[in-house]
Amino acid sequence: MRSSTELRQKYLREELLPTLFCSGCGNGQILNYTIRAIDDLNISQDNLVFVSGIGCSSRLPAYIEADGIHTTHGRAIAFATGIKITNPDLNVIVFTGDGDLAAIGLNHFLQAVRRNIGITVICVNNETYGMTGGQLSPTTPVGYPTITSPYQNIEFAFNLSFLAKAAGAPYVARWTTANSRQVINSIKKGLQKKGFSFIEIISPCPVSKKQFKNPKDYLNFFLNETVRYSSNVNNETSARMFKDLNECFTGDYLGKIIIGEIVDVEKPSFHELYKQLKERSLNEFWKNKAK
Ligand SMILES: Cc1ncc(C[n+]2csc(CCOP(=O)(O)OP(=O)(O)O)c2C)c(N)n1
Repeated sequence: MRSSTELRQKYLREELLPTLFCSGCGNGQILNYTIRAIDDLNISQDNLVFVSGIGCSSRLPAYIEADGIHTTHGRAIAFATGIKITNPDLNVIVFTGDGDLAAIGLNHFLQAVRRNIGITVICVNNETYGMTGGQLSPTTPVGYPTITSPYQNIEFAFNLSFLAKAAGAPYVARWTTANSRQVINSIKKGLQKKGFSFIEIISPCPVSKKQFKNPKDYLNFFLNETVRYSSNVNNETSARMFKDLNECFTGDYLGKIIIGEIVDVEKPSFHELYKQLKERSLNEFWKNKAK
């Protein structure tokens, strides 16, 4: 296993350090987890492409010594889809924020999940528009004040992982920045999936979000206010959680943030089906489909 210094020298563009992230931001941790996952899997940097839209989290590809493309707000997944379709052997990783992914970019996200494009999307969910100063995002919890909802937010939040699950993603995991080992494992699992993988990481923004003043408050919140997701309905608590989730679909459980591996299944990817389609004649394809 490489030391932190070796990892930094191998994978980061040291001339761009320190990053422009604010102190206490989770983006640096996520950068660290991502390069550790890549190193564990021994993926060649020549075989990697990072794609992002606009936002603080979308600056992440700039720091990694690999090909990267910083696209327009909300469109990272559209660009990533094009890259993956034309270069199926590349590992394509999208870094996106909750605003980039779930506001302006929501349609691209859901369509890519539905098509099961083999890309790995890492969403840094700080529940706000960090770069532009803390506006309401589609994942801001109801009741939270923001600069565009100064009294409080009266809109219900999307739970992005459960949206991905509902749209059919074969791998979905949701963690906080405090779950280092689990995030690294999930990025590794996601990169090994043939189809779409989604890793949502609830992340601090101590500058734009005023609820927590420093990283320590966030860490305590993440450690105390999360509950592990389980689809094991034999256990009474899990059974109740499962039932509640199916009924209300908020993705919170008794006010706590749900974390864990939400989906891990096998499902033919867009590429596998496309390859099959190319290999058979069209007639044969439709004949088999009709059976
Ligand atoms: C088409 C367009 N609309 C709006 C903006 C302004 N803008 C820049 S970043 C951003 C939101 C970023 O929030 P998020 O994606 O959650 O990322 P974060 O900065 O929190 O990491 C917005 C609205 C833009 N750059 N382009």
